Amino acid sequence: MLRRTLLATLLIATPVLAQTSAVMAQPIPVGSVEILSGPAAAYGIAIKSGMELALDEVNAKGVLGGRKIALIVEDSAGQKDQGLNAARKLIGRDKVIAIIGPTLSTEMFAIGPVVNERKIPIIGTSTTATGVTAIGDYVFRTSLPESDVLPVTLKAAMARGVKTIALMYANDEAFAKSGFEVMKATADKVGLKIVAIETFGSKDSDFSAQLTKIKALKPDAIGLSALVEPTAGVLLQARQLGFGKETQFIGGNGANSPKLGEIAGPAADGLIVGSPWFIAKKDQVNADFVAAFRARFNKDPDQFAAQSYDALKILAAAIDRAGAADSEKVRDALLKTDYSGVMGAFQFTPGRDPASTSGVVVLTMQGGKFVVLE
Ligand code: 1QQ
Repeated sequence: MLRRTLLATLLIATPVLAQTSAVMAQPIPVGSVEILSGPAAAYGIAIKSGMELALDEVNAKGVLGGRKIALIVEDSAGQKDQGLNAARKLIGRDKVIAIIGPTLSTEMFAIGPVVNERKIPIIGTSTTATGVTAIGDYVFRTSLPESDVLPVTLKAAMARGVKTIALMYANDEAFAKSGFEVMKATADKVGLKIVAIETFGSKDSDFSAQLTKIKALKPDAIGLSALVEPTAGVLLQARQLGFGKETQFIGGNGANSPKLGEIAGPAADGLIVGSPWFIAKKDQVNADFVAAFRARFNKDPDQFAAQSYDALKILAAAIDRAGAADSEKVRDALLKTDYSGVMGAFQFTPGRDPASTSGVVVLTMQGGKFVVLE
C-alpha cells in the first residue's frame, strides 16, 4: 500500500517538479525604452547604467526564489514613433511583464496609453510633466513631478533676493511646457514678478531675439524650461550677450544632467536646479551606490542613474511580493511598495506618483558639477 502511494506520488510529482524547475530556469523578461542615441542620449545612457547596476545586485540573489530578471533595453532615440515600436516589440515579442521608461514625458504620452491598454505596468523614472500617471492605472513614476520640485527651486531663488523673473521655454516639448506652466503658476502664487515669457523650439540654435528682449527688462532671474541641449544653448548665448552673475539662471529637470556642464562649460556656472538626489548624500545606501557605480562605469552617477537604480529594485521587490511573474499581480504589488533606496524612503500614492516630496535639494553648478546650494 505504502509503496503504491509512493509510486503514485512520484508519477504525479515528477512532471510537476520538472516543470517547476524549467520555469525557475527561465529569466523573467522586463523591458525598458530609453534614449540611447541622439541629442538627449545622456539621460537614457545614465538611466540604463543605473538599471544595469541594480540588475546585477538583484540577479545575484534572484527573485521569486532564485529566478533572474532579463532586462531588454530598447533605444527610442527620443522619437515617439521609434519608442512606440520598441514598446510594441517588447510586449509582443519579448513578452515583458513590465516596462521601465520611457525617458521623456513627451514619449510617455505616446507610449503610456498603448502599454496601459495591454495592462502592463510601465514605470517612468525621469518623467516629470503634469499628467503622466493620469494616463492610466498601469502607469507609475518614481520621479518627482516638476510641480513638486520647481516651487522649492523658485523659493530658494527668492531667498537669494530674486524678485523679478523672465521665463523661457521650449514650446514643442511636453516636459518643457509643463515645467513652464508650473514656474508661472508658482511665481504668481509666491509673488515673484514675471516680466517676460519667451518661447523657442528644442532644435533652435539662435536665442538672441528672446534674450535681447529680456536683457532690456533686467530681470533678477531667468527660469528655463527645456531639455539639456537647448538649455545649454541658451546659457552659452546669454553669456555672449553679456548676462553675468547678476542674473540668476534657474533650470528644471532637463538641466539636471552633467551634460549641461559638458556642453555649456563655465556658462552654466551658477545655474540652480532642484533635485530629489545629490551625489554627496551622506547615507550608507547612497555611499554604496556611488562607490559601486564608480567602480563599474568609471564615472560619477547622476540623478537619472540614481532614480533608475531605485526603480529597478522597486520593481524586483514588487515581483517578489506578487509571488508570480504576472503583470496584473505586479501592478498590485507595486502599489504596496515600501522601499528605502538611494532617493530615501519610497512609496507610491494611490495615483502612482511618489508619495514623499520632502527630499528636494537645490543644487548649483560649479565648474561643471552640481553642488548643494549654500
Ligand atoms: C521629462 C523630463 C526630462 C527632463 C527627462 C530627461 O523630466 O521629460 O519629463
